[in-house]
Amino acid sequence: MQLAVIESAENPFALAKYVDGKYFAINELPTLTAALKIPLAQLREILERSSGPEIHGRELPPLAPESEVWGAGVTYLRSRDARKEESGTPDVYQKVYEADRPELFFKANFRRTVGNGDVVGKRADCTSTVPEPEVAIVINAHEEIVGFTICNDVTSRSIEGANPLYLPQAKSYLGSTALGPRITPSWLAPEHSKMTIAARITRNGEVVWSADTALSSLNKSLEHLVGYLFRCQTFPDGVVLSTGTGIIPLLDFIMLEGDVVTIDVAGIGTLENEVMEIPLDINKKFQNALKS
Ligand code: DO4
Ligand code: MG
Repeated sequence: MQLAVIESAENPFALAKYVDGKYFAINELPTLTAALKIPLAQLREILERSSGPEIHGRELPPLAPESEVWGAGVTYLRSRDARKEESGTPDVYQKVYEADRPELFFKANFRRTVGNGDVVGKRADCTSTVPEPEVAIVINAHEEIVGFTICNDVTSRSIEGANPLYLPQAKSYLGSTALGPRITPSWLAPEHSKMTIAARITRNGEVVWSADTALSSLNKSLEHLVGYLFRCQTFPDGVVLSTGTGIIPLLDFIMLEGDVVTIDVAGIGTLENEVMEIPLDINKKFQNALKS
């Protein structure tokens, strides 16, 4: 059983139990927001006994509309080394890898997040964009890890590499956050130290890059990351934290429009998105499309 968010005729953000390819309403918990406000034990008890009717609709990213996606950075050796290689200021990455305080950054809200099968973006003003295939944890208002999903923390490598202060522009633009396909509840997920992440990029049907890693290579515990995220901060509607990437293409790899990025996490699912270039004047094009 997994949790999904469904846009249905009755409820634009219906929380559903996903079982054998079908979605079922959870009468006591109409939305993911409601599910993330209650303690984990209560959520589990409700989900185990709920038997709502089947519902139909479009699957959305598994994120509460009021919630946020945050990212953790430089939590794997491979991420530390890739940033040091691409950056003119390598020591910031070395220092944060060794520090007790992790790098945590705001990545996206619901409106800025795409789901499985949607399109991810590469900025037109970036010469090198990379996927960052990551396990993401879904945390409730009580700081408990409720479940696991997958995040592609798409990153404008050349922009971050030019200056780490450009991080928000490298990390947050149209289509830079993909989340999904669904949430596997923590009590049904594989032991997180045994989770493996495999990613590939397919171009015209051929695999042009692939790599894998394991969550056991994270240099900080999930509890440590959650503890820092909730320092001096509240998340009354829950929050998703993407735990960082352990796989990044080599420096000379260029991701192109039309490439398809596939991320598999055993026991959690597969997140797949095609890449589209985001033009500099996307807002003008969008406004004109609204007028016509
Ligand atoms: O330092 C920049 C962000 C790093 C990151 O997103 C990662 O390591 O996954
Ligand atoms: Mg990342």
